[in-house]
Amino acid sequence: MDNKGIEIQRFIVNEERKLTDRRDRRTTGNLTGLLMDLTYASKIISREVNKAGLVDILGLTGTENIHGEEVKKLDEFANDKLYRAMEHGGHLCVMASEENDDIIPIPKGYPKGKYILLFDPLDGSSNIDANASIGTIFSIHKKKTDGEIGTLEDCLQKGSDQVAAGYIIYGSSTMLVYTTGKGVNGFTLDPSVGEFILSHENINTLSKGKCYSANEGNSAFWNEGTRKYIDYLKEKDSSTGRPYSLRYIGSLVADFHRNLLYGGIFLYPADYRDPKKPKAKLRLLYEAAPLAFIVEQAGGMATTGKENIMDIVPTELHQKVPLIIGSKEDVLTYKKFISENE
Ligand code: P6P
Repeated sequence: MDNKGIEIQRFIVNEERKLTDRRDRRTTGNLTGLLMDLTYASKIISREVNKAGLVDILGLTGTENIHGEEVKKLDEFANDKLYRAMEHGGHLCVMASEENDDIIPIPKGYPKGKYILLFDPLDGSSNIDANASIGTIFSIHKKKTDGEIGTLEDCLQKGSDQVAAGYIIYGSSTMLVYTTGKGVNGFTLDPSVGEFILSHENINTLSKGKCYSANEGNSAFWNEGTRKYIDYLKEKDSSTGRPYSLRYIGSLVADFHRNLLYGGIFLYPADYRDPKKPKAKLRLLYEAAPLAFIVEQAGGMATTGKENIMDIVPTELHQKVPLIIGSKEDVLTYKKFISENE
């Protein structure tokens, strides 16, 4: 059945109905309601992001988040909108956000559910004032501890245990892309009716791309294997489609989304200035793991260079990891360069 053009609510309910055997269900109807609440919040954020240049919502709030990054007003707005849209739905037992140091409990008096929502409310925020595409990333797990109150332990689950993951990209149009483990689908917001319409059904990424995304300004801090891999991509060899083109926006969701649709590899390797303590930048729980779930469902791959992102058991809420993600053949070639240059 061609679903193209149906709105997201109907799509989500149809997907729910397809799961005839309850034993198949990694989710119940509650996830449907959770996803609906998420789509509502993303419409509100989209409206503000798209008019941000017109009202005094840009600029800094003068506060810093746990990572020492200045928090722009739109970050706070998105964080607040997501929290308020999700806190009372009765689907969640706890939340965690890039903008909040600790886990976010569901307020007393509100019904608790069995899901956990981890999110980066507005990734790429350093691009807000330049009007480059930015995005919201979310990851959903099922509660695994007893009782109705969600705990830090419920948040620290590995990527392969996610029940759903997705992102909203606020760009030339606003798109919501998500998976519940049964493929990846993309919905474009029709602002004239305020509905997300299915525009990219069953997204599959290319097994091998023609472009790479990396901040080469950091290349002096990369390990040998990474440097050799990037040099390899720049060599001329038409039989392997090289040289690759460099495409880098500096906004994870925008760079990931382009590579998902067109094929390619995104790299944010660790900084080896201190070889004994390599430093990563991107966060595992609400950036790397949800995007890894999506890319694997689309036929791609995500690694730190040594281990599969989806296999990492988190130890901290804001844990950071190197992230190399995209077309499977490209990621496998990168891993080969790393293992050959240990
Ligand atoms: P750099 C944005 O600040 C972000 O967290 C990601 O969205 C993006 O991929 C990365 O940082 C860009 O980092 O060091 O290249 O500016």
